[in-house]
Amino acid sequence: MNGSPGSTGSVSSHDAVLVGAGFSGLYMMYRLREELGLDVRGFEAAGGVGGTWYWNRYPGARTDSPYSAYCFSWSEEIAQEWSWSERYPGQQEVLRYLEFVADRYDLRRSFTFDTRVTSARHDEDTNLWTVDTDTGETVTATYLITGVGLLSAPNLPPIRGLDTFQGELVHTARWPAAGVDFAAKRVGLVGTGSTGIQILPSIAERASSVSVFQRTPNYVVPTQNRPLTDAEKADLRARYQDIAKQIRQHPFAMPFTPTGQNALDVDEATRQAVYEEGWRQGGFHFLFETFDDLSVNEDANETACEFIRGKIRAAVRDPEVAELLTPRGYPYGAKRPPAGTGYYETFNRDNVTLIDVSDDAIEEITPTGLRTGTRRFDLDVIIFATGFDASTGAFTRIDIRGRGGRALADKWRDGPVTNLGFSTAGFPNLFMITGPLSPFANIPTCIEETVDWIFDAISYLRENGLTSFEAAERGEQEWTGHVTAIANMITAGKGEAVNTWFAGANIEGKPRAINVYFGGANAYFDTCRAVAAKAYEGFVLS
Ligand code: NA7
Repeated sequence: MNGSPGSTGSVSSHDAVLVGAGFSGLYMMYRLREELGLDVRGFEAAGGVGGTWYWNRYPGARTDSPYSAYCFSWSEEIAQEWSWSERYPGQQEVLRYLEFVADRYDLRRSFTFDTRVTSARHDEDTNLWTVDTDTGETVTATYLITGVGLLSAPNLPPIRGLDTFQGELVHTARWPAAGVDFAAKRVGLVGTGSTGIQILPSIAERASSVSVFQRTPNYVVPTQNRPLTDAEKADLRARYQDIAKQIRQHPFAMPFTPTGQNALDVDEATRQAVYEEGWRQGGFHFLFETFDDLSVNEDANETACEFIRGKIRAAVRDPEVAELLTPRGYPYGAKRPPAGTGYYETFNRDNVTLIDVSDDAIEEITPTGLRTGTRRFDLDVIIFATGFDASTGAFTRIDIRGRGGRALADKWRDGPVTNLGFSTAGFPNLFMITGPLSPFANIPTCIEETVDWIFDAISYLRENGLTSFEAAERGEQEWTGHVTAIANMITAGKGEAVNTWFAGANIEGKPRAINVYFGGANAYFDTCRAVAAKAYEGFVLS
């Protein structure tokens, strides 16, 4: 699949190096190569395109964004030739979609697969990036562009004895392509975030037993996934551009319209009826198409929490298990809101046991299972659904060095600092697609918008005979300060106490600092356009 020669020891020179062949890398490659005619060298650690959807092959993996939002809108051909089958496309279907896009525009030939970028350093004299890979190849390029994903660096908690386990131990984001055989196996599932919630029902159907190790209960809304009708498919083909416009006006880049009503402004009966309808619609409808104050008013938010708690009590037969599954003491949305299919009901099965490790942590993985502070469990398979070193993790795992040899990891040691997520001062011509401090919102839309912005910026440089682009220190300080101030005002910023990756709080030793922007994707897109229109105010071009 390697389109470009990757001979060890050679140093080839390119206009741009592009890291990653997921949604970001594919679209960026298309634009720079086809529209600007640049020589772009792509590197991808995986064996094929797909990014997140290449790696996260665990059973039950699917989008939480609806099909009409979880796709590209830049190509008439793609919109007309592709058809989704379900309301929330599953991993295999999203991977097929990205393979289809890659084939449709012959993008694979510009990527070298099975090759991880290990380091990149900027040389001020030549104004070039030198990029090293784990296959021993070194290349140089004017622009270094990252499409490395917000949630791509897996987090395996540093529990003692991980390498002593004699059964199968697997992280959901490194799921083996051949699958995992659960038949007649005793399975331990660590983690009850979006991933644990998606995977549990399918394991429970196949394994002899599943022990679910829960540290923090989550607010889980049903996806209400179902096959799409022919009319829905035809409607997307006909209206994809209008839908894309609508999505860009929504704070979370979703195909929804704010309802204009607040939870605290209506009576109890109306509130319950609205929540019932949100529940019936499922997924993000519950958060975004019920009441507009859930994200900004904790009292309003608590009414939604109480509704979900009632649903848990109704779904789970054993009251003690229901109580353990019930989240308390933090707002809905302070952790990334998950969606599930039959999640709570799965705890009614005889072969599923919930183990509360909130006060009795997993202390050791043993050759035959695991041990908490007080109990031992014999297991054949241990699944870590323990999430990601989000946002900055994919950057700091590469040794990126900017002006004066300064390491990016060092610059971000107290948390990421960027202007609009695109660029950080001291790292000229490093462009980040949906980089740290860009919005938390429907990702394909954010990717399209940020790829277009980077494309325009590079075009601008070339049209104006400019050779260098980076965030101004003042620009990045203002943006980083604004992102932090917004996070402190809303419920999603109240998650540090519950280990949310939004704040870097899920990783031991990681600086507690906000990673994503919550001021609205729509507002962010407007700001990006305004900055570009003002000749990239807040950035230094030379
Ligand atoms: P998340 O949302 O970060 O969830 C990770 C889960 O793993 C969460 O329940 C954690 O508990 C749990 N965890 C982490 N470390 C441990 C240890 N040491 N012991 C027990 N439990 C642990 O990751 P996901 O993969 O589910 O979702 C990531 C994103 O992917 C999601 O936001 C979507 O955007 C898609 P905790 O809650 O920290 O107590």
